Amino acid sequence: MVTNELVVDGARLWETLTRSGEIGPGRTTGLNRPALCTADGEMRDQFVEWCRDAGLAVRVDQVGNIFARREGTENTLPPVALGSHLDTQIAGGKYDGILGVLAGLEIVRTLNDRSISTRRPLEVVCWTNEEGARYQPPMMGAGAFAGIHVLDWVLDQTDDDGKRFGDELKRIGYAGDATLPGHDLDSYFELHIEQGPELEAEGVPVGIVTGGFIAFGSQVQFHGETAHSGPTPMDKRRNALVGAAYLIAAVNDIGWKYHPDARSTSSRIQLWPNKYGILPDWAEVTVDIRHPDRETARKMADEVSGAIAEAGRKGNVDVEVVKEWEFGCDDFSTDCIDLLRNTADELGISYKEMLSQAGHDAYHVAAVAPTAMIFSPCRNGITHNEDEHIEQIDTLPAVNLLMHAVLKRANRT
Ligand code: HGY
Ligand code: MN
Ligand code: MN
Repeated sequence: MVTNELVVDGARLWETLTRSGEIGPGRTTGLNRPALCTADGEMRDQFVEWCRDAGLAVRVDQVGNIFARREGTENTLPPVALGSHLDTQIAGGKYDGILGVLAGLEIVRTLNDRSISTRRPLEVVCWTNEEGARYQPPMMGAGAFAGIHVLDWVLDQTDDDGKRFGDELKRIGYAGDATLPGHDLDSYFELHIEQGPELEAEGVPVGIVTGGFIAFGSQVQFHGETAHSGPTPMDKRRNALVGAAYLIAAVNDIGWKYHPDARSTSSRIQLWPNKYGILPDWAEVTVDIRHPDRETARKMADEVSGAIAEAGRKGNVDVEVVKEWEFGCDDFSTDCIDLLRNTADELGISYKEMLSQAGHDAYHVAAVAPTAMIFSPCRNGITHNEDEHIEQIDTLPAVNLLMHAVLKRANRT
């Protein structure tokens, strides 16, 4: 029975979020907790301790995804999962991903307090490396769970210091043994801050996510020749940074060409030797393009391919695409979306249907289980920024909606 009588303990959820906000502090008010760093390990330990205190059985898979299981009355049925990620950008906020995982824990704590059992088991999930800040591509753990990434390929990815994913996973103690691709899920629900201004601006407490922008990402390398930045004549230069610069500008122009719905940027460059007086012979640039329409996103990606070749020519350097990925979602479950709509109506919670412009673990999970997402408001839409902020009063409606939707899904005949 869906009733506003059954609500989570907002103060306890905020205590949990506050504790998380102390693990891996950023430069100012946010967090610096990229995947598999020591702080990520500490946060995982804290989360696992909380889960065990709540009577959950904790299992970790081969890429470090954590599944904290609350038994139901019919445990042969696949679990209803709810969660998100605990890793952050290095100038990240305290709520992106984290709210979804800790709201899942709070829901379990509330059901425990009320001695409410469910037919199907529940699993609170923390996916590994959603952000892709240290190891690209993003949503790596959920991707491995869904069979999109092969285990050995994930374990062999290295960060800027050459540290292997698999070694770092072992170092923080989360190289689990639950095999991949992952186990059956009845369904998966992800609560996430909107990472946009709409809900707050319109005073609507809940977003029901009907799909996600289609994104194409890549890492592009330019190979030139070191030389003296003085005597070397212009026609003899093979400056990798120049090739990269042509691409970065072209990627930006493509975004403007498909403005206002397109998103297109290069947010990262690496360079060697990156010193005064010597032309760099190596550069690596990331490309990130997105659009709500799959066809248009594909068209933008094709134009980026042309721009990559052109940048090599104009920079007089060799160019190669060393890694490519894509994500986006047009297959969230209509059953689960309807469940969210009906439950919100029963609770008298107003909502807005919307697309997600950021990527989420739910995109990959949707490939293997009926999946849906809920958004909650964040201040001025600020995110991937240490000033990211949410208010308890604006957030609890989404958490309570998540709880009641998960209860109905877990108890359905
Ligand atoms: O790329 C994304 O949108 C997500 O933040 N990883
Ligand atoms: Mn996120
Ligand atoms: Mn993020």
